[in-house]
Amino acid sequence: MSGEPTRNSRRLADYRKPGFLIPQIELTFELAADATRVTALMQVKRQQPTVPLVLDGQQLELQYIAINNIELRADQYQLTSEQLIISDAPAEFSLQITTTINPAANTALEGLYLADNVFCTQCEAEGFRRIMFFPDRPDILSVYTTHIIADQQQYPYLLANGNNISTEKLANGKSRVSWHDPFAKPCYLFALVAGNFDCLSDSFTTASGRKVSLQLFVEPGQQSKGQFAIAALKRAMRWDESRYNLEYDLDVYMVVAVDFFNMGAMENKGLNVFNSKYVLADDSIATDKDYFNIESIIGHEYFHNWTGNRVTCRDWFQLSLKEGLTVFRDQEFSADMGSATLNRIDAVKLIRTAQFAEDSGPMAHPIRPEQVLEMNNFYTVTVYDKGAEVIRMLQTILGQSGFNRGLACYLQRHDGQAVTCDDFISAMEDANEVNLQQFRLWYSQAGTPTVAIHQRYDSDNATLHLSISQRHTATVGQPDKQALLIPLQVQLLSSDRKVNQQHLIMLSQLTEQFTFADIASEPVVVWENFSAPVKLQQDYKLPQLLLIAKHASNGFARWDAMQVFWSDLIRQKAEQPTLSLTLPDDLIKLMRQWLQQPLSDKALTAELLSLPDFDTLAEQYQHIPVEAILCGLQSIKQQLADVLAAEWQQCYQATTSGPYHYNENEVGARALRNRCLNYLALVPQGSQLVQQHYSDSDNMTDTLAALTSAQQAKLASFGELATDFSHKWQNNVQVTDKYFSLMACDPTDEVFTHLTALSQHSLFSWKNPNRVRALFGAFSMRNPQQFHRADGKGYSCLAQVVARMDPINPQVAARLITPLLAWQRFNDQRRDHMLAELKQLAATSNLSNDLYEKISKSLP
Ligand code: B3K
Ligand code: ZN
Repeated sequence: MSGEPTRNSRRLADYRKPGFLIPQIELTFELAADATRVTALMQVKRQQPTVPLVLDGQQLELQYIAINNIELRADQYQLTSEQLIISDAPAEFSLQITTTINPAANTALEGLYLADNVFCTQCEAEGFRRIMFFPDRPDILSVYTTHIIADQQQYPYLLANGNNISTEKLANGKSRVSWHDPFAKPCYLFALVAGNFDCLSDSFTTASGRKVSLQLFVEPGQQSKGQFAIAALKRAMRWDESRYNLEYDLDVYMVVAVDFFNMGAMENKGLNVFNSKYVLADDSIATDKDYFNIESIIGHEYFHNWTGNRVTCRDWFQLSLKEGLTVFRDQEFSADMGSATLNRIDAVKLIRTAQFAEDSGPMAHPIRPEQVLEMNNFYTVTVYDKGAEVIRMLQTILGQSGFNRGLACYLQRHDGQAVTCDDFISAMEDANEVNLQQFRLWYSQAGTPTVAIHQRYDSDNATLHLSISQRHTATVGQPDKQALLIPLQVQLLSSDRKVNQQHLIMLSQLTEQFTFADIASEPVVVWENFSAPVKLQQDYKLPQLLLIAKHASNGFARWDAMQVFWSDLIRQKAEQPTLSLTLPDDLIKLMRQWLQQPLSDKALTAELLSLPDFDTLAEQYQHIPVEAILCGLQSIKQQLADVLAAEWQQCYQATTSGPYHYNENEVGARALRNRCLNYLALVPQGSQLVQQHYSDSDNMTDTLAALTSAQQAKLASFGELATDFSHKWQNNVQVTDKYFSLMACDPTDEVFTHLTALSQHSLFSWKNPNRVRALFGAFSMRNPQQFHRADGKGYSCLAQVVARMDPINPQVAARLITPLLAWQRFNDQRRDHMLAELKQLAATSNLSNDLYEKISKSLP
């Protein structure tokens, strides 16, 4: 890497207003696999004097260019591999450009690509420049008219954004379909899809009485698997009306499911494109988690129609403006549709694993990054999920009605505009008459703050004194940090329960004192709901943790107390390897009680009975003690299985389930029952029970629970069950992905044999991101035993996959490499192996910008 010229990143500080606007554009696509012709007719208006018109364009063949119908000579423009520049463009003119592109050769799945006989686009962040020459930046808003011409038999559906305005049959077996989207939009929201589908139609009448046609397009034959998604869409539309008064605005809302897709889904105006993984479901192939994800992603993309599409981002540094806000909105939607506590726990798990890891690694960035080489690298857990936490803090500070007022003000003020995160905060300030200046630092400051609470109880004066400090550590490029505004939502709870109060403590300085009077007996300070994305330090020992786990009113806090207990125990073992791990009687007693009498929220009960996972624990160490964590977890789990064997069995039997239904109660019951099974697999009668569970199962959640329990407990029956599973589902690609992931999580050495064999499976393709993620993503993210082997075999396996993927699909390669970037966190042996792999990758010729940016930031 040192030998090559440095590549140029862009900086937020360099933002300049656009030199030209393009209020209208008319596009004609003549679709053909390897030579699609794209003709664009644009109305262009100069905004800044003297600047040249700069159009982005990559991998395009220019056929024709004219201003006001007069073709330009070659000396009237400048063409590079990335731009087309017209130096002396007039003040107002029409610009016509025709280019050809090769969708069949596009394996990066960015721009217009042809895969599985479907033409499909993905323009966010900067894919539009692979379709035509255009100023590919989100602050150019245009009204689009799109004409699509293609063979009618092969591509019966020709779709684009907006409302359909005409359909014509042409003489040569082709058809021409035209669309008009009346809402001006940035080019990243442009979409076109052409293919043969089954279409599910439905309709939705908005609160104000407008009828919207809903259309879901799936692979032929898969129609029945789209029912859940379309019902979820209607729930999302209704929810946005009742919670935020936001209605849908076009006559039609279309969703297309495709199997070749780089991420989950895309919110193109009026024409969402979805990864089929997040659409196709029925009771036999979908797990509870799949159903949850479908509803949440359908909601997310729908909610973007207001937060993202009607009001969009001025530049890509502002990505969290739409993503953090829309994740927050989808979380609130999911919380209302199911268990709010479970939703909160799951969101916090993600922050505490992937987001905290990102914050402490070489890719650390604030939720509004300041410097970017490849924008696709910044669709991160920081921008999305920490971004959502920042929005949630605003709601905590302003209250739900204050927050809603602020959101309404923001959407009304900026409808049809491309704006900044600052504009969003200003709307919140103005609608609530508050000053949020200090709060803005959350947008610019990277890293995870640590908040420490020290308490002193003065029994003579019945007063509680809290000394609370916030600590910030340096992150890449940000050595000095300032105090943040941190809302701490707490319950004060005493063991006699005489003290039971809720408070919102606002921290604004590095160290602060808070005093609470009339506190009759010494309370614990219970942190509720993870009210800020921080690490909280409190010095609680077992009795206080048990008090919280038993009696806190907040379900999240109860779960969190258990997590703290297990983390502390494993830490003791890591620090003192000779220590034997004994489980305190009081703790066993409490767990026994939960098993004998589960809480009414069974999903929460299952979580209270679960140990933290490897990643959650790993994140708590500067240097990750891999063996200590893995052995600690295993030893605790075995002890819990043995000591409570009778109770696991009893709870397993008591938590019966009838025929499969996806609803909150039954999801909770399955979670609890499968948690019991997972422990029972470790005791002598377990093997029989697991096999029975597998053969009795009428749904994918229970089937996979049996398989993973057998696998983790290394039961002899695992091989047979897994073979049965793979045969049964060999023709179903969604379930085969689950089989790939299952086998990639084999905790034994055998996993490498599986990885090699399955990468030659008839359904596997290196060109399909779902397949690659199912196999190798699962291996690197969910198999710590084998991925973090001390001999480096896991790292070298991942590095080979990354090297192979980069020329095919750089976005997927750059996502997969993430765990290798954290080499500083491991001991010498692992660190050396990781570094060697990274260095070898760095030396590869033609490394994509995606990988280059991540590797160069990580290497010393
Ligand atoms: N906005 C898209 C993500 C685009 C990712 C580009 N690499 C999906 C979403 O967040 O809704
Ligand atoms: Zn989004």
